[in-house]
Amino acid sequence: MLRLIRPGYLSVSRTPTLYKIIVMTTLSAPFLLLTISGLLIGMLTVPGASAQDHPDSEEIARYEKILLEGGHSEEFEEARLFLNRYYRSHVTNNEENVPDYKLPELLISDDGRVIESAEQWADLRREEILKLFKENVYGKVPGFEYEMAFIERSADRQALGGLATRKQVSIRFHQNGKELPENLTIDLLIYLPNHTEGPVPAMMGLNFYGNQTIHPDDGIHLSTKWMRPNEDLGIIENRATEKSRGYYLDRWRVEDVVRRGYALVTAYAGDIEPDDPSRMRQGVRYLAYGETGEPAADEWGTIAAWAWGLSRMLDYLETDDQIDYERVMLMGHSRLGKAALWAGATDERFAIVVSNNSGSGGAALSRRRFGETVGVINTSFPHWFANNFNRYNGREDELPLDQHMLLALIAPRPLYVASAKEDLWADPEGEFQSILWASPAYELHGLEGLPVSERPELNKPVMGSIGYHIRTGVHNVTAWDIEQYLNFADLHFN
Ligand code: GTR
Repeated sequence: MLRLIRPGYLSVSRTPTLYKIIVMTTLSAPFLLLTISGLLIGMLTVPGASAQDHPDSEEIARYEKILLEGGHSEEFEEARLFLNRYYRSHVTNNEENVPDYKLPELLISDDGRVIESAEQWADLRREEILKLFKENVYGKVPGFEYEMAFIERSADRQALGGLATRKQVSIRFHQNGKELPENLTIDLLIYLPNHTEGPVPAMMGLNFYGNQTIHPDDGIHLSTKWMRPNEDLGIIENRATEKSRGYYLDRWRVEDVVRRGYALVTAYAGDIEPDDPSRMRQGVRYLAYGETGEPAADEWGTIAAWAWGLSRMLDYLETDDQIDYERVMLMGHSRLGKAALWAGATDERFAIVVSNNSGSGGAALSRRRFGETVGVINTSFPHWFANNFNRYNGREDELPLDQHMLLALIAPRPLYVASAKEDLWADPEGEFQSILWASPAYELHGLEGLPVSERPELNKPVMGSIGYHIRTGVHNVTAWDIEQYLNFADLHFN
């Protein structure tokens, strides 16, 4: 059942067995899809692309092979930069350039069985899909021993003018009884509402530049960890300065969250692992690889490391009797939205998962190749995914999965996906198509899933077991976004 919703688009029936589709292109633009054997790819002829942007397939194959070998050699760096330029020159923001594609079946098992019940989903299909994502996209967490210590650093019952209690708790890691370097510490910042009795539900998420960025409250410890440079924010020589306090006030809306009866829990993502290809050993992957080991091609990248760290934060919450760890809404923006989705997929203790503008490698379908593609993301951020994900650079159709299957791993727990109209890099339409195709996993559980079959109007949230909105504006988290997530949490937690 295909329905035309606007020129160049088809909306698709959500009947679980009808997964055929997909999109039609009007083919008026200079659009050409070449299937080239070997390592090459569907190439879009983009106006303005130069001859250099079409290197021959042998050259690409040679560079791709180097990428797959991984490591930190100069050769690797040369291959990465070459391919990054190549894949970037083929990025499109034009719906007409979206190729035909066919999504892998969500509800058919590897051996061809149709999945018809929640039991079959839990016992069979969910595990298969999880394995596919571990091996091909985010990477497996290898086995290693570790112990944790939770240390309360401070507690102030009169924070935010008496509205909240501010607690700061450090998670310290030990291995074989030995305390590890100071940088292996996750510093949690927690605000608890003072007007309600605990245990309270919580909104939890990682932040980009330290806990001090979420509120000007000068009781928040200023992060001393390595950070990506950002002068506007006051990150100077890779360290946070006082200027960064409260910079992201509007992304977190601490007072709003607390007033509505939720705790807010956050930590700097770089406490778990710095967002930098050369700094794996300053983060939790050190626990697995020590001073010299390297991840295998199917082992975790930084996104999976962040997700692992989120689970450790939840381990702490299990011990905090002021917070109801069974009512934690995990929220992540952008790269940290990808991490939130993967954490929600791998750890079913997260009760609600919210993806804010997570885009490529997050909520958006890879096969649409709209905005940031697999080739672009892998060559821009070589540390984010398992090295195996490089196999699909420019070859999205060969992926044994697509991101709707990641979203389905959250089922039957409530999931909210949010896009922004101008955030084309994250492919808003691809995010919507993705939840549409994830919805059958919810319906299998007797739930409504996504309550609409067509993309709702701008700034008009819809909320079933899956929530969705596309708002006006750019790539960001706004006060309005947070308000919708809290409404969604109220709906499911109360
Ligand atoms: C971009 C990246 C996106 C998204 C974004 C962000 O540079 O291409 O995938 O993660 O950063 O995290 O803000």
